[in-house]
Amino acid sequence: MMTLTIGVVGTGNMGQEHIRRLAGVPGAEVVAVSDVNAEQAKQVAETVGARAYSDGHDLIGSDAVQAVIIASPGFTHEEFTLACIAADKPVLCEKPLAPTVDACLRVLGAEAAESRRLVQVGFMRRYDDGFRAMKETLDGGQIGRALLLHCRHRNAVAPPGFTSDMMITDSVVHDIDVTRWLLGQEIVAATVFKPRPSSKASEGLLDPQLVVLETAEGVLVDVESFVNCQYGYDIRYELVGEMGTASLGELPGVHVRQQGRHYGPIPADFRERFGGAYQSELQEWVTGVLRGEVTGPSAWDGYATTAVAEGCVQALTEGRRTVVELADRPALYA
Ligand code: ISE
Repeated sequence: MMTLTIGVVGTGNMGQEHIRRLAGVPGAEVVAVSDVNAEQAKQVAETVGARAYSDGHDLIGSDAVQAVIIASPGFTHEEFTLACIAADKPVLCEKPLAPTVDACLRVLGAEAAESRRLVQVGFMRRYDDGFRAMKETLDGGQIGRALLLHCRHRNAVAPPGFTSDMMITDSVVHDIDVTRWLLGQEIVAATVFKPRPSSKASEGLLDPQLVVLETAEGVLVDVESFVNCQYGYDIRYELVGEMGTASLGELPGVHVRQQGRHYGPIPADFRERFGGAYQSELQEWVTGVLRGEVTGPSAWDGYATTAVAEGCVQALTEGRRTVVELADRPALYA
């Protein structure tokens, strides 16, 4: 089997998890890791016999590295993705592609100039069996045209320093991407409603939030983002069509009825809930790159999601409906 030599930029939690998962991906070999925390990079490198760098640009420039995974903080994604494009190396960039629309447009421009796809963005829900089955159901016509999509995106406890804006830019971005992918439509407007905050939320954190998205063909999507729900990591979707519904997440895992009680598991966090999706995402990315193809979520998807997220943050801040207007879609992403 052919081998793809991979460099991983960022050896924090996500980087380490990707490295662990790549050990189970046939054809993948991690040959280099980088982090500004040089000691951490060295320790992680030793676990897989890879070379350690303190600068991601040196890793990207290494002839030993054929493809790159970016798992460093979001504000570094633009520079490292641009460096991969300049080096003509396929890159899987963790979400977001970049935190701002302007930065995303710079990446789009660089990739479009190459006239071939090199960039994939880490929207792993598209690789989840449940979400894929929901899309197959809709595309198969069993429930007719979509009318409404109800999304529940709940985390047990928010990490320290989590802000009201991050509830959108770090969490709801996944629901934005799923909406675009599932419905095959762009999002054209956003409104954010703010119920009274939970007493479990940190001071000043507007948690929960209810985000209402409008699609180009008139579907309404409501996303409840609740990052301090206390009881677990709970992702539930109900797609409402003209002739039926499709839902996921209501009863994850095995449920037990015993002695007058009914109980079942709730995942602790997104790593547990989407472990299989991350594995499939990596496997399909490696297989595709070895075939000379990058077929997952594109830089356009990354740009459009960041643009919608910016619109949601504006709606949150200004307390009113915000129209989202996208740039013209380059032919590369048709
Ligand atoms: C986290 O960063 C993720 O990407 C998870 O998928 C999401 O569910 C969570 O809310 C984010 O904080």
